[in-house]
Amino acid sequence: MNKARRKFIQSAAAVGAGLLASGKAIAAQQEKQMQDMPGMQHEKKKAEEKPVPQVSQLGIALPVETPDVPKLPWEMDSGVKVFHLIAEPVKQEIFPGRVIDLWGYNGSAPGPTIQVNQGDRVRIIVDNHLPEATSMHWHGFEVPNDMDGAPGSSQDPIAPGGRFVYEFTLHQEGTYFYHSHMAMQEMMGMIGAFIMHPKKAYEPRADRDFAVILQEYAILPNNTVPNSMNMEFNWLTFNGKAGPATTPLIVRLGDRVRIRLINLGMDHHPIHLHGHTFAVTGTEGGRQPRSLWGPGNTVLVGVAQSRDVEFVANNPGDWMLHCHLPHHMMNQMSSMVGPMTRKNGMLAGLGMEEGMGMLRQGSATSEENGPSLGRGMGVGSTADQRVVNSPLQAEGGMQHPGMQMGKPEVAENANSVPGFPQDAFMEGPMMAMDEMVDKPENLGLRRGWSGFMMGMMTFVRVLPPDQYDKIMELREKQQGKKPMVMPGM
Ligand SMILES: [Cu+2]
Repeated sequence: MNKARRKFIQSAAAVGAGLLASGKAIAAQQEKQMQDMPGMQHEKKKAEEKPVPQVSQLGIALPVETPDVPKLPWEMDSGVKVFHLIAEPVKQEIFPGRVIDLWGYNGSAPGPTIQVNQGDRVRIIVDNHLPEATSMHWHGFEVPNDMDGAPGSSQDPIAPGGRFVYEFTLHQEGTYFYHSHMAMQEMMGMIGAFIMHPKKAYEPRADRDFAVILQEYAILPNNTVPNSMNMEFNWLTFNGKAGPATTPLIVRLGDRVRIRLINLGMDHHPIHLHGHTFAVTGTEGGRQPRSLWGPGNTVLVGVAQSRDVEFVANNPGDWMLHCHLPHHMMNQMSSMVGPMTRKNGMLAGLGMEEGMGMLRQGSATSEENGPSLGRGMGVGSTADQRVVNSPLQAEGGMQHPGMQMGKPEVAENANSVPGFPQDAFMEGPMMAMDEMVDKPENLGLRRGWSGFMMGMMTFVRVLPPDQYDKIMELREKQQGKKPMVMPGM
């Protein structure tokens, strides 16, 4: 090694050491800040008081809950945990009355949640019941190349009717996921959570641990099949449900809560929690060192990433947890349907029927139809004409059985105000459907709440012990009960 190079390496090492030292100082400072933050303060004391959690039937100290998504059971075979996943078409009600055709695993999209312990040896049998080839990728897993599930390069795709058996030992820990490695199949729902619990429990210990998978679909009105080519998404889901059909995360006041957010779609989602300050404690690569736990209330979950957030639920109430992209807090968004519902607002390239997706000829994405539907092959509505928002029809309008149809509040001069109508007619009393999404987890929510919860939205409900126990009791009683179907649709 020449002298100049050695010198460079030495000085680089010195800089590195300096960085490390200052990094430590920052870490100590941050830790102090975290301790000073409300909610983080008493976590140390609380952790000491807490009894060691009982090991569950799953053999896991604190199993992760994925509301609205089942857990995948396994069988032991000579020390190997054996799981069975079936890739198949799925009919799923993502919203009351909105049953769509997705592709998923074992009857669910996202697929069932897999939970293992660090160090486990697992065998995962994947059967392909799809009409085309698939492949299963283990996202972020440090496994032998021939187990990676990359079609064409690490294995042959699994033919329709075929099977591939994956087997490996897991030395990692954290929030991982599995997904089809066929890009368009990903956009049909083919992903599931894969939680690797650490050998040594994370500190501080969490009392509640949840996982939420973020997905998005482009589904034309009157259609049931997502258009995986589309760039404009109108159904945004948490664990396969759009608000208000999402199931709230129920926690006890004072609990330390972990929420694991997983994203596999075409968009990055800034997930925001009301009323609390959290720390990002993990990524798709596992637990983060404490020195990186800065305080926040919004975490950007990029495509193909996972983020674990943790907080002490010390603020009682029903707190929204949602993607903060405005269009991701809406349902059934379609660029021309809104104006079409107004008496004299619609001036697009085609008529009402086509705009609603009721096509007599050609496909929705064809050159003649696509642009007018706001569903072009590209990103915009190239043939849309400029339309102004216009007064809402005085009578008639949308009427859906089972909905609460409250009266919208409108100022006297509303129609003379440029930009009217906006949110008041996209959400609010007119869209409330509390009864249709009734379930134990929604017990005690303010009447009309469901009119303001759409797309990637749910609640973290921080409840006093008696309310918490009541909901848990009700939930136990109702287990096995089928989800409600919207009457008349
Ligand atoms: Cu989003």
